[in-house]
Amino acid sequence: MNLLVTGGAGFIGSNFIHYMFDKYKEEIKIVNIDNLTYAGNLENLRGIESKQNYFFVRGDICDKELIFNIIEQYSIDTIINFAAESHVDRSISDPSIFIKTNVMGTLSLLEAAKDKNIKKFVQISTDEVYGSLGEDGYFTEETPLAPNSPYSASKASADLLVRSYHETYGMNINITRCSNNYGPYHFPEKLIPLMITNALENKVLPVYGDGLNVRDWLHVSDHASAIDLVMRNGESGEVYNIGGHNERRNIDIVQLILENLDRPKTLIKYVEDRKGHDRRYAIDPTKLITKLGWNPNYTFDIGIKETIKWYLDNEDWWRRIKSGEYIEYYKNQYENSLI
Ligand code: NAD
Ligand code: TDX
Repeated sequence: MNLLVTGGAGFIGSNFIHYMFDKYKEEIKIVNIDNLTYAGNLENLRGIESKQNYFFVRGDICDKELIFNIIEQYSIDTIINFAAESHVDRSISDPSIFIKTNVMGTLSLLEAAKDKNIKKFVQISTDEVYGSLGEDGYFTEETPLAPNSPYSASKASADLLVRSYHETYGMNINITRCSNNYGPYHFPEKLIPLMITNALENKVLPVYGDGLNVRDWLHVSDHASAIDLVMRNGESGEVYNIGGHNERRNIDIVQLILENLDRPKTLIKYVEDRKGHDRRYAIDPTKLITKLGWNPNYTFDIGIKETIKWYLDNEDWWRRIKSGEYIEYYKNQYENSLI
């Protein structure tokens, strides 16, 4: 397997690369293309850089010529597209880069893949393309797309492009739609790492709206194992939902983190709600389980404890991030709410 992983310096891409080298050792070659936006961090790949069968290219997925050359130079047979702008709140304040990277970037990868007859193209999408659920029911692969944020609209658009390359050109594609991930190397603008690191700094924990929105959490290594299965055994043209039936209300997650860190609940502050805030996500993973034999390894209770410990043990990692351009972002996003 000669894989081109895009966005491999981000949260899920880097965890996927760790997972694949742990599992396949010398049997695979991985080329990671990442243009190192604010969310890309080569520190996430500690221990990987020295491998003979790993190559990093700093570059933009929108650069079709570059992708074309990488495919040729490294005899790439499979592309796994993680690269994206991924934070909903950022898409609400400035959507244009989301369209460029998530839509135009995917198009450029598809074009290069088509020209070079790539054997498999896996698009890493998200459950957010289905929109929001009420109190009951689950997202299945047949649920109509109804994205509500500029982020999810850009991801849904990319999904439709990927689908069209299967229908029109017969490209061997899969689309995966996973629920919320958590685990090591999660950028501290997202709920779980933000709450852990703010609690450790004795800072306010900003909870949007009434805190009763529900997310369905999956450990990132279980996401990686699902992608590995889909990449190898997924039927051409199929979509696979990924999730472990672990629904939690945001406020319960925040309280759990405070309890684990022995910090007071008085740190919680309810702040202005996110615009267009999806109420509930919940994945039905039946297809992935029955067709491809996937099962998650982690229970949330174990995964969240391990993750909290990871942030305690890797303070240098997150403190470096929180001291950079992050400060400006945090001020813009939360200042009005927290004062
Ligand atoms: P992330 O923001 O942590 O990482 C994104 C990576 O892509 C970064 O390393 C960034 O530098 C890189 N990148 C951005 N624009 C690029 C460009 N133009 N060219 C090359 N590289 C570029 O995101 P993540 O949380 O790791 O998410 C990865 C993928 O998984 C995304 O496609 C996201 O939509 C999807 N997803 C995320 C979650 C989640 O809970 N985080 C859940 C389901 C699906
Ligand atoms: O400060 C906060 N306070 C708060 O209450 C933040 C950052 C979030 N929240 C809420 C909003 C959501 O209901 O927590 C929930 C989770 O928020 P995020 O971590 O921003 O994740 P979400 O919006 O659910 O999207 C994530 O999962 C799907 C990823 O960021 C996406 O890339 C992925 O597609």
